[in-house]
Amino acid sequence: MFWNREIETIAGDNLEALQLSRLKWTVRQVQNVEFYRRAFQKAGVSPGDIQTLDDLEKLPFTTKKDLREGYPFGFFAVPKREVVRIHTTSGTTGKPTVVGYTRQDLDTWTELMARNLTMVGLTEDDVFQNILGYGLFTGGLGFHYGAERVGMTVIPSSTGNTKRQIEMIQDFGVTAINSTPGYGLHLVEVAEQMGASLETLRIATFGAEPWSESMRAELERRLGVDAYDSYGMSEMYGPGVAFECEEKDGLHIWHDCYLAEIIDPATGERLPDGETGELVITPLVKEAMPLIRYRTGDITRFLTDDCPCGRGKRIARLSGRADDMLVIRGINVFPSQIEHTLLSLPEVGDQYMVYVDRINHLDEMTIEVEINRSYFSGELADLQRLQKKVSGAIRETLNLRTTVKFVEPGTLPRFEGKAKRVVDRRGAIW
Ligand code: DLL
Repeated sequence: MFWNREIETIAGDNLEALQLSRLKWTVRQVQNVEFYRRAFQKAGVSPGDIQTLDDLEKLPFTTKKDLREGYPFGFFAVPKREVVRIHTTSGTTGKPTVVGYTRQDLDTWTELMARNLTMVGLTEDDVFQNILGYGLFTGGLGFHYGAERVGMTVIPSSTGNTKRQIEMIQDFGVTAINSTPGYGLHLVEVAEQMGASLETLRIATFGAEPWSESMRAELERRLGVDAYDSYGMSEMYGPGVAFECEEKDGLHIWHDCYLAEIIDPATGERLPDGETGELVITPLVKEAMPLIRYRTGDITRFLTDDCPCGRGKRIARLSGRADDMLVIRGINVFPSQIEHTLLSLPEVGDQYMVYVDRINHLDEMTIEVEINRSYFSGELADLQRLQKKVSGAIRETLNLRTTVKFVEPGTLPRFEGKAKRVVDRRGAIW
């Protein structure tokens, strides 16, 4: 099933011509941004040097750090009066990354989401429960507008209150759900405990965090659905950068709107198709915040065979990060943020450890910190107050619930070489 067959299956010279003209447009558009004027100058390139798609390699990369330094509107390439929406990323030290959208950008995003949802077999006959956060996170609104454009009956249930989510599925005859994969498993577990049947469901889309083929098998079996992987990031539009088709074998990256490259994260060299490295994306039609060669930090590879569905290039399931970013319940967390917050609290000693586990299919973060005796009376009530204070501070920075455990000074590991203070124990899903 196609939403826009002509553009979804465009190939060969026609595709290249379209991509090249859009790349040339983007390269001109970024000249409205001081960062790019300087970066182009430093790299010794000007927009006129881009004459073929291969010339992309002459252009400088953009990193998360660059975007952060541009806070708040440093990367906007249009006057603010043309920006009709703002989202921000979670999980950056200090200030988040701000993403702006023109009216046309929102329309493009909606079109891409409509393609994605149609591609997995959803139609206007479906009732779509969107169990992702509505707000600054792009997951809620991104799916919402796409599903509405397809003509589905959309339930903007957002996150939380699992029992109510299950009741809605039953009462409204929901046929499709969208959430993080971890929440999908939690949902089915609660439904099983309630003895609630979810038999109206037929399709589920999952994304915003890593998951595995074995998790897909479990979700499909227990929810009774076909489950599809959905990938994206706030720095582009949000969800919908790449999405699986009904083949469930790799995610199609929308070739008319993005140029994708895989690079060696250590050297920045482009890798041949099929080799695993860091995904770099250049959006081709973004007006408010065009980016050049954005380093996503996500590790994947191009699949080299053609997909029977007839659409273009696919990437493999995302298999990790090139940097130390953790994705916890869909929220991006950098260890440096945790450290920054802990070290700003005098009650906490210098040593800490962070453990990430998957408990009942949901990510849980536990922070162990050494107590600073001069701030602690030895009373249990005092310990509870301190725990609350630390978890409150972490929640404020990361928007994430954590368990804080205080331990005796001198008991946490000391590291001689590079400290490894974050232990991700969720490996079992792979
Ligand atoms: O997570 C956008 C999104 C919302 C995608 C809903 C899919 C569904 P950010 O919060 O900016 O945006 O986080 C982007 O999350 O760079 C990946 O590291 C990770 N990620 C997103 N989707 C997947 C996926 C949204 N399907 C970051 N598999 C990305 C693995 C994913 N990791």
